[in-house]
Amino acid sequence: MKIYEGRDIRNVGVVGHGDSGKTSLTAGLLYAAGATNRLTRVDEGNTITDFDEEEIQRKISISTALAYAEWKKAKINILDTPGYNIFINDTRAALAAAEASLVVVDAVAGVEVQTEKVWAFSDEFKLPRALVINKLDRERSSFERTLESIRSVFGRTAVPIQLPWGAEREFKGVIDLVRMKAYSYTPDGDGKGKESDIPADMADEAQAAHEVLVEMVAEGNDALLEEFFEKGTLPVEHILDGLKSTLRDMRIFPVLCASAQHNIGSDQILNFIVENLPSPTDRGTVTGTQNGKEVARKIADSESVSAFVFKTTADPFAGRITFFKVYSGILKNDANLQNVQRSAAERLAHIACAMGKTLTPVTELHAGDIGAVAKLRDTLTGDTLADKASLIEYPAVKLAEPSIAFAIEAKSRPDEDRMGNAIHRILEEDQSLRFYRDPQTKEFLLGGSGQQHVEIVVSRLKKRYGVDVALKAPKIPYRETIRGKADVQGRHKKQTGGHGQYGDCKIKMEPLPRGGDFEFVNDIFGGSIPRNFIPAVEKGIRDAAARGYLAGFPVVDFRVILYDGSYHDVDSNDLSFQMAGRIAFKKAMEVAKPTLLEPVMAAEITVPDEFAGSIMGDLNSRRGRIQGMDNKAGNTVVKAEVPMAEMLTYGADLTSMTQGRGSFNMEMNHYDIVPAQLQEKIIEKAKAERGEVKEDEE
Ligand SMILES: Nc1nc2c(ncn2[C@@H]2O[C@H](COP(=O)(O)OP(=O)(O)OP(=O)(O)O)[C@@H](O)[C@H]2O)c(=O)[nH]1
Ligand SMILES: [Mg+2]
Repeated sequence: MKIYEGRDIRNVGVVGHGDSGKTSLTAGLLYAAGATNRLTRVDEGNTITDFDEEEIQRKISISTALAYAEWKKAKINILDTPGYNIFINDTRAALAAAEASLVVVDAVAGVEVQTEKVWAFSDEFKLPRALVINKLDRERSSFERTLESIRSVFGRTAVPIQLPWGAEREFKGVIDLVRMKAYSYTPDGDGKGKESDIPADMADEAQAAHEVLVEMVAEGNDALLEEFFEKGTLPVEHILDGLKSTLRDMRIFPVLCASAQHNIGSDQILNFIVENLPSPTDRGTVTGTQNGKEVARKIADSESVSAFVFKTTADPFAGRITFFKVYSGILKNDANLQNVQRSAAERLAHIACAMGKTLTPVTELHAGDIGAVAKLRDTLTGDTLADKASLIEYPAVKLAEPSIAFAIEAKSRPDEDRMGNAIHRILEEDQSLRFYRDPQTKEFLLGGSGQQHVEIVVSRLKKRYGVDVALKAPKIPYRETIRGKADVQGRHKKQTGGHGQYGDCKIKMEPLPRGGDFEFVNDIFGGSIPRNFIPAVEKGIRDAAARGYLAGFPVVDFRVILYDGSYHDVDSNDLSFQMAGRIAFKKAMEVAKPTLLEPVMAAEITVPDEFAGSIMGDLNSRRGRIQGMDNKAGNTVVKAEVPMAEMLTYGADLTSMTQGRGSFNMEMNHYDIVPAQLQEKIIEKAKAERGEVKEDEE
């Protein structure tokens, strides 16, 4: 395979709301560039970037896939990312490897919840970006309405550089507002347009849009502005120069047009990517840490080699595949690099470029390029691989914690034996999952971003690893806290012949604000407890807090001040003081007005206007608090905060309330006190589930 230098590479994240057409657009671009020999389709399950069996079956992207194409001598690396809220973590992690994003917007729906999310991710990674209004062939699609929706959310700096030629079923091509030419396409063809003059009936509209664009790209550039006012327009080269620089400074967000389904507009999008989007070397430097100090490393071949791992997949046959971006230097096949975080040596045998699931070997990769390699031993997502002579560490992308957890149970003994191992492999590729054991119920819990997320893991366990597990009801991650203060003594004393046990502590306990977690203050003066036993008291309290007081949920948001105690020269030891800490904790909880906390979700529900009333009523009955309401193109968007416990089956309920026309999105927002009348029930239930584990102490 050909070798490309950084300046000839474009790393583009294709992002957008679920179903907006990212994978279809990727398929169109790949075909137009000759990287595939036909137009592949999500609905036929044959696209390059939705290759996973779960993706094919569900017709959605679950994790980011890579593909590349050559266009005008440049190599375009495409990151086709997922758009559904429960997989959006993966999108964020992948954008670490991009220099620019293409934000795909559905021309019927306009800007949606996840469109705003990916926009924010692009901000976070400082990615210049363009928008592609897709599905312009669809009935009830509208370029104008979608553009308005884009501008009302993202501002007037979103500016068309194309207009659609025709609409809905008659959508046949695009008008290029830079060169002032029209391009028409054969539907479902090779994605290459036929150039012609702008049709007469569109001339005025195109001219007006051209002027708006030219004015925007000249803004802030005195020489260009002057030229523009003098001549009333600008030569194409100058428009392009202005466009490039305003785009990179994020002063302008160009808007393009497409029908991915019918492969209309693809070659113009490829041209746009190569002509206007920045290359990795344009980006200049990347920040990392070296010996604890922040340093900027030049994205250049002349530097020593370093690469950042942004993705890992675990295939039961091919094994682990590590996807990385070369940040500096030239990475040669067979290189020996150091995993900086894990202080482990790795040999990168058979480096490759990924075309979906296919890895094409390559002899070297230059600074800025994206590659893949199989069978690294110790490397996981977020790690840095670097030349031993010049170690550098790049920051990992921290993902949101899971918002829901299910208990899972192996269906048979052999399944149980293999379950842990298989889940750990799956966890390697998806760092937004959590797998742990409830210390009291001994149940295995699997946490993810939503029910479907967890279900996919279950399905993968079966299909990939032949492990059969059942999902039990979701566990609401309740917590406990206190509302009052306490001042108590915890004393542990045992004298059963021989060596005794003795530990004694006095503590004060008080609430912290929400999110305050746990604070331990050592206020011992004069050695009433020897210094070396103080960590034991803290540990005793921490352990007890983790096991809960009311119903076995972790106790949070409180401070403990250890201010006095006593010890015994012979009988005192670590264990005795841990015990004393636990006893003190329990006594303190008794008086400190313990209470339950529940997770509250921030939900955004979109329904056709006629359902708005009944949706709000329903939210009220779910103890929801309406935060706001918005109108978007015949739809009402309701924002509300609702306890997670009331939303477990919301997906199905919403579908039946709206005949399938509503959609929603929610994420964990904060913890709040459970109303008193509900606490009792939750505590009863939790105790029953845990079989009231009694502890023997004192
Ligand atoms: N009519 C029409 N349908 C389209 C177009 N682009 C995509 N679709 C259809 O929309 C559906 C979703 O397309 P995808 O390409 O999977 O969308 P996506 O954005 O990749 O979806 P996720 O990855 O799951 O977020 C499929 O049924 C496509 O056939 C288009 O331009 N016009
Ligand atoms: Mg997709």
